[in-house]
Amino acid sequence: MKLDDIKISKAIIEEYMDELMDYLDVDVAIGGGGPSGLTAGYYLSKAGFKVSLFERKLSIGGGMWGGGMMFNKIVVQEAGREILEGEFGVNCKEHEKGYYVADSIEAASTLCSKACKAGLKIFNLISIEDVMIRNERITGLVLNWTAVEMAGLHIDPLTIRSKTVIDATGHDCEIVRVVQRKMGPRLMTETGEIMGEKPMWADRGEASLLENTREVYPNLYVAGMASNAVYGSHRMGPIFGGMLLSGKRVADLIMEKLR
Ligand code: 48H
Ligand code: FE2
Repeated sequence: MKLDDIKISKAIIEEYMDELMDYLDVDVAIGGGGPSGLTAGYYLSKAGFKVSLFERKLSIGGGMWGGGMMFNKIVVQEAGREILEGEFGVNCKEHEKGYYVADSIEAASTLCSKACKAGLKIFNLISIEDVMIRNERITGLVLNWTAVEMAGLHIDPLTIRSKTVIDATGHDCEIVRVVQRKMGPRLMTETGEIMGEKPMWADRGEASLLENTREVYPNLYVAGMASNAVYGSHRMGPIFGGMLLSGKRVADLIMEKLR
């Protein structure tokens, strides 16, 4: 068969546009493709919900690729291993009792692959810049190309509708931050505002993460590092079990709500 360059272009443009159109209205929209967002997307898609994930960067995986200080290994505790190895099949080596080590490349790529195969639709190179709110409830997201953001171009965004949104944008908790900026101190936190991340303390950070994984504004949930940033708990360094558990927890909470 002789290849036609224009048919290749047409295939890409039409297939992309069809999917984008199909995903203008979803059950769950996830902001951020790090470990927590991918895990949430995996479980929700596997359960049959229509879920999209928007990632600012070219690559999916967030802070997982670089392990700790570029030593590309990650650590998980027993509960994290049950997800990483038990559910995703990533090899975990017991380094010493209760401390399991996984290859960060294998972990990030496997999470991404399993989430896609479970039905999660990932859009990379797209940044969430704002939210839609009606009657004090989140109803959707406002999106733009990351390239537009990076170039500082004055180009207006487009929108998608979503029954629920997960802020899995990591340390910066960008979606919750937008809500605070636009709506004032109306978050479901002690102060109504983002409480801010505390210093490194792996044990406390991991322990509080599940409790902090919750609805923070009607229809908006926080997961992963964003949860501890919003609810004022500690960072935990390169232990990733909490991120996976938080992703699973937020998926469970949303399944309960949507069913
Ligand atoms: C689209 C966005 C936007 C936006 C950000 O940082 P992540 O890996 O997040 P988590 O919470 O899944 O995992 C946290 C973990 O990587 C980590 O940093 C840990 C454990 N730190 C401990 C410590 O002590 O430092 O991924 C977030 C993703 C990234 O890929 C961003 O590019 C993306 O979200 N993102 N995508 N629109 N507005 N903001
Ligand atoms: Fe981090």
